[in-house]
Amino acid sequence: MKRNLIILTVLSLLISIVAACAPASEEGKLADELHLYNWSEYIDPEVFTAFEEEYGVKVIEDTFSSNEELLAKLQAGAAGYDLIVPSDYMVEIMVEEGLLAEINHDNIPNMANLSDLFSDPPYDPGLIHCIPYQWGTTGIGYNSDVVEPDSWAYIFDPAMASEYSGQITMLNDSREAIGAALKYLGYSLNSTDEAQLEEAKQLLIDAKPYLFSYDSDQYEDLIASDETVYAHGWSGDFFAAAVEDERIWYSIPEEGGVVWADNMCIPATSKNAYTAETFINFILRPEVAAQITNFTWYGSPVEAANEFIDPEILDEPAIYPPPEVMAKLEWLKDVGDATPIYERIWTEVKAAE
Ligand code: N2P
Repeated sequence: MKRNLIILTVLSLLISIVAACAPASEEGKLADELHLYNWSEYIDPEVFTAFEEEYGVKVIEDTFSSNEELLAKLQAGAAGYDLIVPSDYMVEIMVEEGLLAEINHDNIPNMANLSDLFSDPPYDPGLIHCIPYQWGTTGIGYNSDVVEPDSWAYIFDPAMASEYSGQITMLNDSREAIGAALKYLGYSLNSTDEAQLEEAKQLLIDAKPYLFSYDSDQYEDLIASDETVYAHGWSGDFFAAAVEDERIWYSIPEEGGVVWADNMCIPATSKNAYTAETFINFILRPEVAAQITNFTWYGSPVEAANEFIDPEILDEPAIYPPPEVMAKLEWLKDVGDATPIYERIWTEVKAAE
């Protein structure tokens, strides 16, 4: 009797171990839906239609405005997403926190189309957790009929910013906003020096009266509707807006700015990893990658896409910056133990009058 009980217990234990180890979704079987959590206006919606027509999988997109918002959502236990698009430094943080699944490269043969520059990034060596999606820079976009800002002074020097008071926006993004202030001060945008960070905080607080808002989703539309004249923002959004409104343009301030890469990653909680990998493989087709870049005006890490990308985009130095401009740009990195300082500063900036 006792022996039977032991056998039974061992058996049920084995069954639960096997169940826990088994992949949640059957390998090789596509789900009906793929839930994508993405930045706003970051993909041509026709890509979803084409994927659905070919694979019968409906892509359902939800959007976020910053890496920190995305992280907070996952940390709070959001389990509905199959594919997310964090930037470089956030990939590092998410890997460390165990929030990402490892990618099965066997399901993504189109990885061969990636440029060498993106096939072994420092934030995810060997592309174990994520596949690069698009890349770009952070600078200032503007209405060129009014002004052509070429320096962060247009935001942080009161003598210059006051001239456009109430017509300026900054990204609603802690690392980007603090980073711009650090760059203006001549510091690294990955500074962990508390005194430098306090200086950056004061600069942001002093600039606040001249801002229309902190915004990461509509800043280019605000320029087009003449509510603002320039905006701290991401390169492609301005160029994409310029297709409709040719007054709009973008430049990288002379002090330098951020170069970043966003990545397709599968949350550890996704039950549809195979479907997500099938979608990633689709995105890495040269024609599809080019279709996305031709829509978003952000650089593609898919080298094989270049022949299908609009030459106006490929030849634009503010999209594919020449080496001397690249040299002035910095990648955001995980600031580790200094993260709480950044969080506190950002809270204080947002709360300031
Ligand atoms: C597109 C947002 C670009 C993503 N609207 C910046 N990492």
